[in-house]
Amino acid sequence: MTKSQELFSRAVRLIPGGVNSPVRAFGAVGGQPRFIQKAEGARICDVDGQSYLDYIGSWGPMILGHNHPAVYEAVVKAAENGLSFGAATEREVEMAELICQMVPSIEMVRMVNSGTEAVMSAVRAARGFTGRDKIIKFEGCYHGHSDAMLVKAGSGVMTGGQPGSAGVPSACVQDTLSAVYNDLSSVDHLIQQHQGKIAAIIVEPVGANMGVVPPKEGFLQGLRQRCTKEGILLIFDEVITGFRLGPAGAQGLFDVTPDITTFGKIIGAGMPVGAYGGRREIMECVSPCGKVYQAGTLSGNPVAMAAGLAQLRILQSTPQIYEKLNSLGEQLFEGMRRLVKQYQAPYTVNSIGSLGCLFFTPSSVQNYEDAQRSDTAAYGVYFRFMLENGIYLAPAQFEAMFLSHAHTREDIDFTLESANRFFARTVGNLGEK
Ligand code: KE4
Repeated sequence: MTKSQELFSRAVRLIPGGVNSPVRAFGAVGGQPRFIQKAEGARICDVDGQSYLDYIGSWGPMILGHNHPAVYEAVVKAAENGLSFGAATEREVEMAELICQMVPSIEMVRMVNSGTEAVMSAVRAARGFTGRDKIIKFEGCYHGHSDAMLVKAGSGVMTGGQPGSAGVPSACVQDTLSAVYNDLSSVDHLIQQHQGKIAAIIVEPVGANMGVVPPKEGFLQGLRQRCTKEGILLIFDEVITGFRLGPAGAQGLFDVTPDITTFGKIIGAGMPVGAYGGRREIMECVSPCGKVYQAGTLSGNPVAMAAGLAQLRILQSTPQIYEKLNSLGEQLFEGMRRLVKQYQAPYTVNSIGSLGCLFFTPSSVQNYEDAQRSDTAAYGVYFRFMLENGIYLAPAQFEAMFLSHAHTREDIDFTLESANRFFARTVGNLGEK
């Protein structure tokens, strides 16, 4: 029995599914989850001493690679002064100033402890500011696990094959409307049906929780136009894309300005951090200066702020990091596309910058329904093959691959070489049948 197996056998008795977040249980791909001991750069190492090239990066936070010295030093230095005070600190002011500098649409920002909390609070602020109740989200987008967002959600909800979650009263989701990603007519239909009652449209500006689904040309601009015309707030959930697709995230890349943005992951550099921010008049509705209540014991935690500040300052001051991330993404995902073509494999590669995924379906994937055509069992075979070859991918089809600045061109070559052997062994045989 491996140490991971021994730990998992203990964990399943005391933790639901043996994990503290469902996707980690390997339920969608089979086999035993690996318990990770340590990580450095682009590699993680499990408790049995097995090292892997890591394409999860803690689901996005590790854009500079694991254990970056500047982040590590900042955490140690901050911890020397105490871990948490439940009172205001200088680093929270510095974090707010830095986020507002890097993301022009943000005039005011509130720190919270997770992406879920950021989205839950942003939706409440939108409802409080507009006095309206309805929210439009998109099938396949995942905005954390707050009740109102668990409607046709992506990520683990989609992986589990259920439309939502048990335990969510219908009253909590009656005001959540679902539209089709990349389909503006589905949004128009809901706007007409609920004229004057919609507080916000929330969207992942790049879908990354149904696998990776970039926005079609004009989709985000179309949402912006409709929101402006109808007095609806546009919320960009940039928990994944924020500070990843560029220093100003997806809104900078696509030049579309949301009213509220939610963040997570990269702004904490691996520590539990989320944030929501936007136009001053909206954020001034949030307590204590406004009537929208939101609070948090560890919000703006000094050690977490130190980690996030260290990482964001490097991203802000080193634009060539994004050039490298995009170049690595190009090398990896174009390489995967070449393999699909070479083997005439029934797969599709979607990607943007340092985000991408291999869908086990031959048809193009532009929304939740397309993504659902994927052969998730085949993805499981691929995942296990790559894991055995020392490459740690997302343990579910409806997730993303995350590149970091610590990955090298040799890492990508190694990954493509392993994928080539997988294709030769599986699709190559398909060709013979
Ligand atoms: P957290 O509450 O997990 O910090 O963030 C929720 C969230 C909100 N918005 C978007 C766009 C997200 O991708 C997420 C969380 N992402 C998943 C990965 N698909 C987290 C991994 C997990 O659930 O273990």
